[in-house]
Amino acid sequence: MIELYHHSTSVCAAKVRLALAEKNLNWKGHFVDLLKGENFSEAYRRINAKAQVPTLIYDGRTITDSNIINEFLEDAFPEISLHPTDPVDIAFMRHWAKLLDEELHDSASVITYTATHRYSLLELSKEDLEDFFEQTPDPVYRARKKAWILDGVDAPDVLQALQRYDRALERMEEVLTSSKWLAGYAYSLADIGLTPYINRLAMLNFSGFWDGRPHVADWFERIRSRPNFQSAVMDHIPAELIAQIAERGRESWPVFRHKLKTA
Ligand SMILES: N[C@@H](CCC(=O)N[C@@H](CS)C(=O)NCC(=O)O)C(=O)O
Repeated sequence: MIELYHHSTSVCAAKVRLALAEKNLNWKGHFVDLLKGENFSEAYRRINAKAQVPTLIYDGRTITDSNIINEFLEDAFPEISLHPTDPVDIAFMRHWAKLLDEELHDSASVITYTATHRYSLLELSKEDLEDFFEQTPDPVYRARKKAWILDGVDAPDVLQALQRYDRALERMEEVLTSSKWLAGYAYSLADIGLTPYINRLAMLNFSGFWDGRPHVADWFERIRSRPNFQSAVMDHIPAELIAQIAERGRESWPVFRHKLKTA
């Protein structure tokens, strides 16, 4: 039996839900509300020491980290394969996973907090906001999060996050100019991995990132029209949250774009 601890807007949880859906696997979900700090409970930390989602439990054994979870799903359930067959394409697929782990995931957090989540958190009382900060176990991450929420677009790592996204999209455009999918001729874990990160930009109305990048725009349209995109990614996000992200993102985009263009 597969159990998944996940959250509605979490990009890494969406990546795993998408792989489960593409592989046609049944799973039992446990919703962990990150915006209420449920990931910091003692019970949850016992299965995920970093207090993050997603966590997958397979026959009682715990697997964390979305890219590792998706590789596990491929190994355990290869019948519907999401791996390319060519070894070079497999290497390219792993490079995309590395880019997500090393750069894009962090950039998505920076952009999401500074463009939208901060406004909900700033509505908390001073004490509750302080409690929210204190719950983040890692002191460096805690200080960064604090700056995202208090300083927004002026937080020190916003520019780097925008530039990393911009470079990733440039790389996607290059690859997609000569290849239908990100790691070869077939849809793979590489496309699944990038989907929630590009969708985050789309949800924020930051699609100006792919102006002049027609192959990325086309890729995203093909991604969006796959039946599992709606059920595994969007249907988990409450309509009010989608509307809130869209509205705050629309307001933020001119400032973020200016920061990127004038750097
Ligand atoms: N390397 C992990 C990263 C997990 C992660 O950062 N999850 C975020 C949501 S996308 C989270 O749970 N954040 C909680 C927090 O930062 O307090 C993975 O790929 O699963």
